[in-house]
Amino acid sequence: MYPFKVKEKLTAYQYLLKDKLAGDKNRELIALLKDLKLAGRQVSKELNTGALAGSLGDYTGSKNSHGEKVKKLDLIANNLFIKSLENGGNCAGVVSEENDKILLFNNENSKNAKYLVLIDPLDGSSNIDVNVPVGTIFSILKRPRGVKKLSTKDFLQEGKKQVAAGYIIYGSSTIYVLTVGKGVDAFTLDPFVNEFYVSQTNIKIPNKARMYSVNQGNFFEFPLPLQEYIRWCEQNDQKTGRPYSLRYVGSMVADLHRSLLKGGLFIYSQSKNAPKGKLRLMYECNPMAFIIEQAGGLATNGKKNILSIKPKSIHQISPIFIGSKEMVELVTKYLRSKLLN
Ligand code: AHM
Repeated sequence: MYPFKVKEKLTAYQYLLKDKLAGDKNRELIALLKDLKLAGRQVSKELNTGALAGSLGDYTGSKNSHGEKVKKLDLIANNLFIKSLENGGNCAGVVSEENDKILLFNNENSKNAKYLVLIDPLDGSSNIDVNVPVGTIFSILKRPRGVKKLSTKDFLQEGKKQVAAGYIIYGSSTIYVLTVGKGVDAFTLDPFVNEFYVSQTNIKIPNKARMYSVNQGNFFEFPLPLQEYIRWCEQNDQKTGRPYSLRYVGSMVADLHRSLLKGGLFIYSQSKNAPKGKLRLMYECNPMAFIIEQAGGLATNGKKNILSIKPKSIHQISPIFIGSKEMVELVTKYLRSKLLN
């Protein structure tokens, strides 16, 4: 039995036009979402044929803006998204994990476009070579009013200013999950006709759950209050259904997709080895926080809400605790009570 309630067989485009983004003023945003979807479809194809097309493995000698090894598919995905955004003419500029600086488009349409895109073209890419789900994460911001010549500071907007955010998970099927600030919807790629169709509308994350997701190998590197919280998750207690189950794929998109549908807590904390965490605020934490909050969940950095952090740089990193509301509230309580003192 198909687990999702499919209302009608609508394409993502038809659904947005008819429902979430009805009205003429949204045409440009719908078109921009279509540009992202087009590139996502191509990336999905590249991933499916990875080994045969020779696109697996490292891109020799190259490192990204965080000094991490770049995979060939990181670059392929980056090029596909940037090309699609540039050709579409609905986006004025891009911040990508794979580029140190902002990219501004100069063609006639893009120059005056209303939107900015921040993107991790291929998240979890260390998992590509072993056929584990990876994903694209994106955030859409409005170009600040009256700004003709864009610069880096125009991209440094708080997460709560996002007009849309989404991810595309390339897993056993390719699913495009999107919020435009009116709940969360999912569209599944039908590979036979190469089109995304509505597969789930108004997704709600369970308020509490029995699953947590963390790189347990870093346990002794974590702040003590987090170690205490994890010990609490592991303890036996019938009333709260503990011990909880630990699930960690190592692709944020995969771990959060599961948490969105089944409930759970995803943790990427600060640690002795990574004092500020690892995940990127503007194109990983912010879009995921927007999606999860729109589904009824919560996201903090252990002290404050992710969406209210004022970014200082485009590639800024942040700790993140995200998922089912009650679980995030509890872990944040542990952290706040001790970390702030
Ligand atoms: P990547 O895109 O270089 O693989 O890094 C991002 C990923 C996230 O998807 C995932 O949650 C995290 O890094 C895993 O990091 P770690 O291996 O330290 O647990």
